[in-house]
Amino acid sequence: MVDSQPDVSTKVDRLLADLAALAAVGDTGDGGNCRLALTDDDAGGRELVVGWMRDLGLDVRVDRIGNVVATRAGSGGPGLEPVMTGSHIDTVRTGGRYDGTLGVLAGLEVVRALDDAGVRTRRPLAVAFFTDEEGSRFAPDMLGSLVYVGGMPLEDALDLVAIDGAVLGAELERIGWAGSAPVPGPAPHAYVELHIEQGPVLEEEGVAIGAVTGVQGISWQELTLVGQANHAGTTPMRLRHDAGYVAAEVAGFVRRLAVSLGGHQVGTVGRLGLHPDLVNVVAARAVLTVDLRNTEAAVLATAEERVRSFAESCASGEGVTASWRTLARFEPVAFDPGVVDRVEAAAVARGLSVRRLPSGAGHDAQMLARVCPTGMVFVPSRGGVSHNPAEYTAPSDLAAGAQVLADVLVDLAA
Ligand code: HGY
Ligand code: MN
Ligand code: MN
Repeated sequence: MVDSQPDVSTKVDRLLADLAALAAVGDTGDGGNCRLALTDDDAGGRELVVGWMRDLGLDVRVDRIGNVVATRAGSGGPGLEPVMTGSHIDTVRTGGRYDGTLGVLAGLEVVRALDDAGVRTRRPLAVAFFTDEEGSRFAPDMLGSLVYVGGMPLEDALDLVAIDGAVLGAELERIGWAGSAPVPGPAPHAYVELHIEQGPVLEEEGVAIGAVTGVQGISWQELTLVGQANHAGTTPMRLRHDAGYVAAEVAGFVRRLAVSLGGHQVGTVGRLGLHPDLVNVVAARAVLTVDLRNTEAAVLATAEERVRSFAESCASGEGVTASWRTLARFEPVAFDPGVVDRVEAAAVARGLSVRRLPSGAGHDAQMLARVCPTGMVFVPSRGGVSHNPAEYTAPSDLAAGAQVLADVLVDLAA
């Protein structure tokens, strides 16, 4: 930390209390959370967090896609872009209590720490949460921050259809979170996001802080296979057009391909639905999703091509048609070297072990990186588990992450 900087000390007990209070909204009863984007539970989380923002005297703006930016004034007069931090408070269906929420609530803790220290940073400090970061109800992921940075027109975002058939714009209106602030939003001076690693690296190496170098490429494809419903008992194998069989072959291929490519390559078939989904009917239709990711853009493109050609040759051999829909496609993103350096230096200054690593998960930071110098701070995930109610990060690790975040934000806002 730069010596001339005031010592702004975050307090982990307040952060833990906020995390627990937010975890009570959309509580799944097993230690986890379900606040799928733009559901009533998401709305409940929004109400709670915006209430805390207002209690802290922040200027709260809600934009037309429902992103919330709460700003603490700086001393440097009008026209100075804020330093921004934040993340998301929507969750997957089997969410834990730290994914996303840590970044937003640690931002509020930095505000409290500044108030405690009587410090007014030169630049304003903004704490944001972005709509539908998870993308699991309405694809793509990082939807709100993508619209915020001008990566998707508002109208296209409002027309998105959820896996349950809801239309994004209508849901936003229904829950009362269609704001008036325009999108794209104003580019911050810099953006730094605190997030759990959600993977095993920091814990396996006994490292406290991750200075995140960037985010790997993400490819989400939806594959629809159409065969022919038929009687499971009377239809000879040679006469079948079994969409369920092709779906299962594709799922197996995705797994084998990811393992064979090695490196950071991962592949997941997370959704798989059959129709008519009955024990004694050959599946007429299968709809599945293929999530492929890699830090290497070229290898990711190869993986996509290999999956597509396998699926199509398997489908045609079975007399099944295959059609694709892209749900999300983001190239790998490199964070700003200066911000990565600041994260690393802040950890060292606090006597914390730190290492650089890419993010396996997508984050709002990868969108803000399009418009301003951006970086992330990671803290360890126990067992590398996330998107699971057992998601856990120890209070000492949360405290370290929040303090490093505070130091970097104060440094950037000076
Ligand atoms: O899918 C992701 O990486 C993030 O959780 N949205
Ligand atoms: Mn997240
Ligand atoms: Mn997530």
